[in-house]
Amino acid sequence: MKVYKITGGIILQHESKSYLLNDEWDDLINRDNLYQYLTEKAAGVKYISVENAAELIAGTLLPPISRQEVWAAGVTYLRSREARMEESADSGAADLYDKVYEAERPELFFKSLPHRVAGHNQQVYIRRDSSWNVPEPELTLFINSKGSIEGYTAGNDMSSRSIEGENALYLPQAKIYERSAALGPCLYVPEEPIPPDTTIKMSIYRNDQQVYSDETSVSRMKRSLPELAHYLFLECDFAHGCYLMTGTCLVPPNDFTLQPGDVVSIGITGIGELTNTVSYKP
Ligand code: DO4
Ligand code: MG
Repeated sequence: MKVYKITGGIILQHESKSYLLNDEWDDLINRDNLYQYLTEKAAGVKYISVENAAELIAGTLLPPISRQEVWAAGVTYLRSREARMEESADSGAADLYDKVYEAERPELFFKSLPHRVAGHNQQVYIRRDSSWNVPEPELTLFINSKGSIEGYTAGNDMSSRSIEGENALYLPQAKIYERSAALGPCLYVPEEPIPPDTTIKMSIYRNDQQVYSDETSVSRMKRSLPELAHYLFLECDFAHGCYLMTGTCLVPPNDFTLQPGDVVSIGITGIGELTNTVSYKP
């Protein structure tokens, strides 16, 4: 089941039918057994035509968020550990990443308030004071206020590698700025937890030419998804639930940096594709 947030409503897609709901986002999604709740909801609503739903989604799609905080996990894949160790070699912080990869406690950091999040087909920004910028494709969990993983979306944890590499204490500046997070296109609510062979792909286009493309699977993650959710909820409450990006599994080669006009497309099995154009903040 897919839940799309659009201007003035919500579109629910279930078993090839689409439903237009006028529920409040936070109230709709912050549920135990969200799949069951939405299935029952759909049964009581008249469906709309596929064409009408497609038109509404194409025209007025918003990021699938209202009052949820966005958090992120780091160094959950070997590829991320390697990249971080390389970029921080000169600062002497390479060991930090090695240690956190092996440690019992995961790295979790605050990523974004809802108003800084870009949705599908909206712009993401790179920092003007950063010389090395990358997208980070991340399976993103929707966790309800009781700490239960109820859904998933595709996330882009836009990052400055030059700022983070200069000093690990600059992490918040490398990670948190306007439009440094993208989520979408929908909240995916499957009946069962997503399988480990779920594929994450990322392609980057410059002047209509593909300049990077790679894919991997969630099974390569060092930690389990419930383990990440558990640590996040240990001493934090989230009244409306929250989003948790689960760490990047793909990193472009070290000589690659994003430029304004680049298009980043992140595809995750079941969820769909999150596409964003890169820009500087106007
Ligand atoms: O350790 C810094 C950030 C790591 C991160 O964002 C990732 O691994 O995805
Ligand atoms: Mg990341």
